[in-house]
Order: sequence, then structure tokens, then C-alpha cells
Amino acid sequence: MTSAPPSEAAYDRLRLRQWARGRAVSAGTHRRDLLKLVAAASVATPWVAAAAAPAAASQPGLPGVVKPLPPEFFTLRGTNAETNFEALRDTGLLTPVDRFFVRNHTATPSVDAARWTLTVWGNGLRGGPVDFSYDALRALPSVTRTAFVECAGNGRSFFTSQQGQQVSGTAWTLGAIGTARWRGVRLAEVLRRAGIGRHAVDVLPRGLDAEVAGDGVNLGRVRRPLPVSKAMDDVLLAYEMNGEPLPPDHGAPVRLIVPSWVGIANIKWVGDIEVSEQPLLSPWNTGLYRLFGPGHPPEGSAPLTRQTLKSAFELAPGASFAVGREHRLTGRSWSGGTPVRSVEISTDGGGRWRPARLRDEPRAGSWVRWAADWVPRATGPTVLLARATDRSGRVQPAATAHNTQGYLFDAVVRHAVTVV
Ligand SMILES: Nc1nc2c(c(=O)[nH]1)N[C@H]1C(S)=C(S)[C@@H](COP(=O)(O)O)O[C@H]1N2
Ligand SMILES: [Mo]
Repeated sequence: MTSAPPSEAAYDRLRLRQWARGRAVSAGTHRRDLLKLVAAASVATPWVAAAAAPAAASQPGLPGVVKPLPPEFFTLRGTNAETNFEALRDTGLLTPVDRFFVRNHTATPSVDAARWTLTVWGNGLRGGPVDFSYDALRALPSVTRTAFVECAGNGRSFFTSQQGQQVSGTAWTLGAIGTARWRGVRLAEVLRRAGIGRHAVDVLPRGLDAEVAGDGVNLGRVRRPLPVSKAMDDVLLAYEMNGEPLPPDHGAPVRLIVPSWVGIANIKWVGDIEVSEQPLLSPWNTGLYRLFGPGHPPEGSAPLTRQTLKSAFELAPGASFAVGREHRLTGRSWSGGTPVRSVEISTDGGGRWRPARLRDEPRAGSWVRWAADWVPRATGPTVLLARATDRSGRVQPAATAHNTQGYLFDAVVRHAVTVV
């Protein structure tokens, strides 16, 4: 059993101080590369595969993605596919795999479950490395939970289109999120069986996809340290998504599900997990996935943890509505903090607001569907808005404070439509 882990905030401060003094373990990346990366992170840098071994792709789609990406379901952005929110209108609480967004730093690898093992290793274990085969993992007690996976940069394009600000990274609208029912083994169970020691502070899961390289810096394989406090709490090693074996693009055979946290924490195609007595660093918790810019420390904020509060209409941008008819507006709201309490909508650009009807019991780490009826009275352009409030009383603001990489956009999004 482990002792009580330090509070996350205290731990992050310690890790930052250690990094500043060059004492934290940089897990395969030299400190000067991290500094270069922090500098590079303030400009748009497309990271490309150094040596990708992509799985066979099908059409229509992307070379690095296995599943078809039909244009009615997806908008392609670089190596990634964003879900079109209007494609969720006739789906339930869970996002079908055929519409679930894909965020790949490089390309979906082909991993054979029969030959795959998960290696847990590091000085935070009481003994040596421990391997788990796929069958061994599946034989452990399983748990099932509904959780969204959402990219920290979801909504990033609105920093520019609504706030006139420059940010770097994939220009997502609101579709870099999906909710699924995941089945797997608790990470805590695996770490205990591997002999996690009392002094472990960080675990570092690493993907089996290709190394991420660009601009003369090789960041290595995708990996992001997770504090032991979260790792031992509600994190899953998931092998099923919506009742089916995990599909290749979503991390087959096994991925992490880190409920409510930034998408990058949910490492796909996990191959090994380092358990460490020292705080660990990787580009994904130093130069990336922190808030940089005016109002933030030069080394950035603490590493991002929870996602924020957002709402989206299940509507195409620029959708049109017949005047004088009744229309059912539908959408979804979600929070990485306390669950959504209520949602209001406006059909006149934010002049008047009225409540939407919630169609699901709001739950932590999931989203809630909502609906409202609307009879437009005049033709011409108008703007629809949806604004959620969570149980702590937090309301989506009119604007989000800027950060250079455009993370955690939580402002109310203006959805332009036309009445004809
Ligand atoms: N190994 C690996 N894990 C990864 C990534 C990746 O490129 N490689 N992308 C991360 C990011 S940034 C996000 S938002 C989620 C996306 O999960 P999805 O593709 O299943 O929607 O996976 C995360 N896990
Ligand atoms: Mo992401």
C-alpha cells in the first residue's frame, strides 16, 4: 500500500522548483531541448512523425488513421479528425466510434494484442520491472465508466475568431471531444500488483506510436507524467470502448482513461509505465499543456489537469432555419470540474436568455444533452449562444483569458445561423 500522496498543488510547486534547478528527471529529453521547446511552443509548430510505422489506412480518411473519416462526420485538421457537432444530433449520450474525434501526434500504430505487454518499471517500485500480458490484464477485476476524452485545445479557434488573439496549435472548433463507456482495469490495481512503493510520486505512461519530431528537436514518444494521487484514484487502463474491443485509432489494445483531465493524459497504445520516486518531466508537462503568456509565470502555469466548462449546439456552422416554424435546438454541455447544473440559451445574440431542458442526469466527467424549442420571428442572420453553469456556481464567461497555446477555451461560443 502507498502512503498518502502529497497534495497536487504542493507537488507541482516542488516539481517546478526542481526543474528550474535542473534537478528533476527529464525522462529522455535534455533540459536545453525543453527550453527550446518552450520557446518553440509560442509559435505554431507542426510536429511530424520522425519514423512512423502507420497501420493500413482506408478511404476516405487520413493516412495515419485507420477508420473511415466521412466528411459528414469529421473535419480533418492535419493528422487529426474533429467530430462535426451536427453529427451528434441523433446519437445518445455515448459517441459512436464512427464519429469519435481522433487526435494523433503522428499516426495510429498497428499493435498486436497477443504479442503486446505492459511493462511497469522504475525506482518507485519495491522490486524490479513487472510485465502484464493482454490476457493477464483482462483476467484482473474490471470496472466500467462513462467518461469524455477532450483535447485541452478544444475550442482553440475561438481565441482568434471571437477574441482576435493569436494562438498556436490545431484550430479546433468544439468537436475535439467524445464520450464513451470504457471498460478496463484500475491503474491503481496494476500499480499495486507491480509493487508500487511508499515514496513513488509520479507515473509516466508512454505510447507505442512513433517518436514526435520537428524543428530539429525530437520529443521522443508521447508520454506525460501523472501524479500518483490521480493515478491511484480513478484512472483506468481501458481495453473496451462502448462494449467493443478498443479500436486501433483510440489506443488498441490498451489506453489510459484519466477522467475529467486534459486529453493528453489519456495515453493511447500504452506500452510501459515508469513509476518514479522523483518528479518526472516530459515535453507534455513542461513546454506543452501549461498556460504561457502575459499573466502566467515564464515557466508557464502548473501542468494542466482538469478540463473546463463548455457548451455546443448540435448544429453546422451557418445552419439555416425556416421563419415562423418551431425548431428544436439541441446541444451538449460538459465540465471537468463539478457537474453541469443548468444551461441557458439565447437566440438573439445574447440579448435575452432562457433555460434549456436537460435531457440527462449531469454526472462528473461526462456531458449532458439539452434541448430548447425556437420559433424564429424574423428572417436574416442571428447568433445562437449556449451558456452552462456548474454546481459550484461557475458560469461560462464572455471571454477566456489568453494563453499562447490556446488551451482551455471556456467562453460562450457565438454560433451564427440564418433565418430564411
Ligand atoms: N500515444 C498517444 N497517446 C495520445 C495521443 C497521441 O498522439 N499518442 N494524443 C493525445 C491527445 S492530445 C488527445 S486529445 C487524446 C485523443 O484521444 P482520441 O484520439 O481517442 O480521441 O489522446 C491522447 N493520447
Ligand atoms: Mo489533445
